[in-house]
Amino acid sequence: MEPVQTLRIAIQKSGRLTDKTITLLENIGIKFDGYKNRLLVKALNFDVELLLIRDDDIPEYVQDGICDLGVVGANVTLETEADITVLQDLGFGQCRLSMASPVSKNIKSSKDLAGKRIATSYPVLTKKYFDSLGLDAKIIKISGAVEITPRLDVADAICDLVSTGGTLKTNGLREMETILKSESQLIRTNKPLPQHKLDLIEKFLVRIEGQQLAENSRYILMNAPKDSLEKITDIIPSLNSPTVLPLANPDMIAIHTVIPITKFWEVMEQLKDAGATGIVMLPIQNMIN
Ligand code: PRT
Ligand code: ZN
Repeated sequence: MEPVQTLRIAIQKSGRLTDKTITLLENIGIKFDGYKNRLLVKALNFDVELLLIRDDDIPEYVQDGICDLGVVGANVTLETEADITVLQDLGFGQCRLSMASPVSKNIKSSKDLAGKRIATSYPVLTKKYFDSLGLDAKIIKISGAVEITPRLDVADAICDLVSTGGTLKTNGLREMETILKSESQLIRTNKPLPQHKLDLIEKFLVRIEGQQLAENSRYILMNAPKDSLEKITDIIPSLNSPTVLPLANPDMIAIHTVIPITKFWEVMEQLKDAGATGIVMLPIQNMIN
């Protein structure tokens, strides 16, 4: 019989994604006993281990089957053109890859950049973008501090990751076009996996879904006159029927339900108008539909 192999997950060793990735794994019930300054960390309660490496190496490690899963930004996976499958967007590490040019120059869009020098850490994605415009540009690969290259006259424009836009502004650059929107993703190898690994991955996906559902939902409780129940039920944007409980006052009831966070204020106001009082909202730790 084949020995049972441990499911190996590649995560960023030390950077913007590290803490959030560990939190995600802990939230889905995988426990670790310290991961700082370690390369390989075994989970305490699952047949899972983490390989902590630079984010740039994650897609290829997953492609080659050295790791079964990886957590990495879509920007990195697409730049490396790795042959992997994206299992799930993870809702953190959001950023965009954008073209930017010096405010002092008369470059309003990438169409003004034919034949010019573009500095970037993302030469593959940048080249694809210029190809899609039918333009030729000289793409210069820089591994860090891309934002200072126009000032050093190394480049005429840049293509770089942006989140708040503060770095561009500080460096006298104007964001022109976004060429990619990115967030961190759970990726899996396309190499065949044994059934016990597939079962574990399936289990984790259900848990991640539950976690994301919980994060995007709120539990709300309120009191209301008994005769307003129908009106209130119509307002609640939930597929599930609300919980209705009697109160000491026979004319009043308590109503409990779960709503999407995006509808919170709209629903609160309507509930109040329909006669609800003492509306309380609570975060949800986890939920499975
Ligand atoms: O050492 P290693 O190679 O693992 O790490 P790294 O230095 O390559 O990556 P790291 O930790 O900086 O980022 C990891 C991932 O976080 C990226 O691949 C993205 O998927 C994601 N991410 C999200 C970001 C940003 N937001 C971000 N703002 N990555 C980088 N930045 C940088 C950007 O390059 C620019 O220098 O932040 C600056 C811009 O930020 P704002 O807020 O000023 O616009
Ligand atoms: Zn990196």
